[in-house]
Amino acid sequence: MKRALITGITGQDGSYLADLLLDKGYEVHGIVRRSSTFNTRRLDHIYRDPHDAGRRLILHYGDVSDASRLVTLLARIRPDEVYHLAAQSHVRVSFDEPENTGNITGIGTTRLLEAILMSARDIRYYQASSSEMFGATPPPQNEHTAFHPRSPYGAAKVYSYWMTRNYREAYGLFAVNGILFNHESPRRGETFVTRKIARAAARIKNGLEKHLYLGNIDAVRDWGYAPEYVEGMWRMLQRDEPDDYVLATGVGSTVREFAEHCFSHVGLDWQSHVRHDEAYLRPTEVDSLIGDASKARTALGWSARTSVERLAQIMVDAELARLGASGREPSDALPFADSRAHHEQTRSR
Ligand code: NDP
Ligand code: GDR
Repeated sequence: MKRALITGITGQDGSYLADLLLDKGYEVHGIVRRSSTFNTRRLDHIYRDPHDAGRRLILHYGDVSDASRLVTLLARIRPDEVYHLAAQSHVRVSFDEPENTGNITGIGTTRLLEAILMSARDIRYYQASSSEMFGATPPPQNEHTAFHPRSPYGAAKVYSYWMTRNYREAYGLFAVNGILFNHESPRRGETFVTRKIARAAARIKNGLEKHLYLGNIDAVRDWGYAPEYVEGMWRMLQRDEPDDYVLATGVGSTVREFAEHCFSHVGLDWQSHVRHDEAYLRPTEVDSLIGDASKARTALGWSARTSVERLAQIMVDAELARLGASGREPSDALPFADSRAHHEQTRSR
């Protein structure tokens, strides 16, 4: 049985990747941060009691800021494949917390790569690189496009990209960069724009809210469906040689168009509900990201299958289902949903 270790397993991609690898018969290990509230909600459907002898999902406390813990876990788990997804992944927040973003999203990668080298095992390594690395370089972007990051997050990802390449070239590690364009799903964090819009459309439809406040609605992104992208990650580690690949749909849409898709799906006019709030603007914006995934198509046989219109429908339908027949979510579903604390926490995102 193959053994995989996923950092960031509690996130959107980590949870879909765990689903995929369990389906493929892997034993899946995940690193989870200790938190005073449960942060494993996205794994509830696959979680099995530790006393269950047949379980193949095993969670370990750890943090990518803690090098000695990573060394211990690598030695104990002895994985065949490591998928490094853990990051401070929010671009707007990276302007508020540039040092922490560098420490987690950047240096965290080096800590993990060092732990892999110290384990002296033949491990295949996946690095969650990002289209944000291209930043100000105009589309279409592919594996040869110059990086020009526009945020502390983008800069930290460029550092991690080059550390991954360096460990491949210096030590012969099977290390790959997946340069993924935006991918979304009902499991997306609530402060990313697609989920924020889908959630608001459903709540406005049910009379729970009236308005949705957004920042730059002219930004163009290449939005795909997350479960398809984790399949691409796995395929990259099954090749004979390590290499770097872009995953994208090749279709760009504005935030405004995504809002139109979501609101029209529930029979509403987005313009009547969307308001501007400059708190959501970024000091430097990435205007347009549209990926060229032809290399992945040829080498991995991978291509995106879900259109942005369909993606918006999937996300809005999931929000409507969460609200349930009553049109109100169960009180324990989102502890902060209507509170001031939640508003404060998400105000600048
Ligand atoms: P999420 O924000 O949903 O998940 C991030 C994960 O990292 C969570 O499990 C989080 O834990 C964990 N994490 C954060 N800080 C630490 C830490 N200090 N130690 C250990 N774990 C930590 O991101 P996505 O799933 O969307 O993305 C996965 C990866 O892919 C990220 O690296 C992201 O930057 C990158 N990426 C994402 C794209 C996208 O469109 N989704 C596109 C390109 C790249 P917790 O749940 O406790 O917060
Ligand atoms: P992004 O995703 O920055 O592309 O990073 P996000 O959904 O946060 O923003 C997309 C675009 O929408 C604009 N925008 C808003 N964004 C948020 N979050 N909230 C708003 O209210 C809002 N209004 C407009 C943004 O300015 C931006 O142009 C995501 C993350 O998953 C990264 O980790 C990943 O690397 C990249 O995608 C690829």
